[in-house]
Amino acid sequence: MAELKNPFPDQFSALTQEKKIKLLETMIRIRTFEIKVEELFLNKKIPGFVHLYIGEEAIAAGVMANLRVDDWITSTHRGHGHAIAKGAKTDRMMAELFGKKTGYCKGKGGSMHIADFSVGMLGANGVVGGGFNIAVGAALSAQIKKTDQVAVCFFGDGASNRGTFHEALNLASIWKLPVVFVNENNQYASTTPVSYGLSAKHVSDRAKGYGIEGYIVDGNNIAEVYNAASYLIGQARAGKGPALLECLTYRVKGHYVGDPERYRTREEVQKMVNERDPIQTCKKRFLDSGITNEAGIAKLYAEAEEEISAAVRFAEASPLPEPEDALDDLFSFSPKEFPEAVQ
Ligand SMILES: Cc1ncc(C[n+]2csc(CCOP(=O)(O)OP(=O)(O)O)c2C)c(N)n1
Ligand SMILES: [Mg+2]
Repeated sequence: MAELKNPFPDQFSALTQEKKIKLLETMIRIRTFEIKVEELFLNKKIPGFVHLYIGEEAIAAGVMANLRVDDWITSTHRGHGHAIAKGAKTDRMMAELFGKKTGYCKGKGGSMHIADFSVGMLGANGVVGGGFNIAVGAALSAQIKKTDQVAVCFFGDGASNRGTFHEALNLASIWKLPVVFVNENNQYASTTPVSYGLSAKHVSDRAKGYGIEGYIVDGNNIAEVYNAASYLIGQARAGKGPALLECLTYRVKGHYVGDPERYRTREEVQKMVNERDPIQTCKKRFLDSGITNEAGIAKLYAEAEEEISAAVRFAEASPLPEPEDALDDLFSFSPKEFPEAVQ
C-alpha cells in the first residue's frame, strides 16, 4: 500500500482499552447480524434482496466511533453495518428485513430502507449514489443553524461514477460544509471490477477536481480508519470543510445473497478472507498486545449471538402489516383521513 496518502495522527493508540474493545465488539455485532441474515435469507425467511457488509466492518465501526449521536450519516444498499454502528436497534432492523410491522419502516421498506433518525441514521438507499445530496443537505442545515454537527456520507466505488457524487462534492466544497465523504472501495460495483469501471486511478483522486482533500487508508485496518475519521470529522466539525476518505476494502460475499459470482474466482475471495479479514486482523492485534484475551473475545461473540437471536425472535413474533396500512406514510397527509385525494 505504498500509495496511501495517510498523514493522520495516531489517536487510536491513545484510546482506552475499553474503547478499543468496543470497536471490536461493533465489528463482531455487525458480522453476527450479517451471517444470520444470510442464513435466514437462504431459508426464505427474509423476502426481497439483501446485500451483505461482511469484510467491510472496520469502516463502519472506525468511522462511527468518532461520531456523536446527533451527527448524521447517509448509507447505501449495503447498509446494515452502518445502521448498527450508528446505534440502530438490531431487533427493529431484523423486523424490517422480515417485513414486519415492528420494523423501522413498518415492514414496508426492507433491507435497503432502514433509517433511524433518532440516532442520526438518515437512511439506507436503494438508489446507488442516493445519499450524497441528503448528506450535503444535512451538513448545510448544521451550517445554517450554527450547530457543530457533522454529516458522513458512505458510498461505494461504483457510486462515485454517479452524477450525484460530483454535484455533492462541488457544493460541499464551495460552501465549506461539514461533511465527510467516506468511500468504501470494495473493488466491485455489482459485477464490474473497479479496475475497469473507474476512470481515475483512485476514487480519492476525484476530490482534487472539487478543491477538497482526498485520502486513502486500508479500510480493513480498524486503527487506520479510526485515525483518519477522527481527524477528518474533527476538521469538519471545526468548520474546516469537507474531505473525502477512500477506504480500501473487499466485498467478501456476492453483490447480493444469491449472486452466482461469475466475474471473479473463488481463489481471489479466499485469499482476501485469509489475509485481510478486518476482524481476524483486529483480534490478532488485540491478543498480541494484551488488550484482551481469548475469553474476552469469546464473550463478545456470545453476547452478539444472544443479541441477534433475540432480534430474530422479536422479528418472528411480530405481526405483518395490514393491507390497509399500505398507503400510510407515503403522503404528508393520511389517505385514511382524505380518501378522495388518492382516488
Ligand atoms: C441509480 C442506480 N443505478 C444502478 C443501480 C443497480 N445497482 C445496485 S448496487 C450497484 C453497484 C453499486 O456498486 P458500489 O457503489 O461499488 O457499491 P457496492 O455494491 O460495491 O457496495 C448497482 C449498479 C441502482 N440501484 N441505482
Ligand atoms: Mg463497490
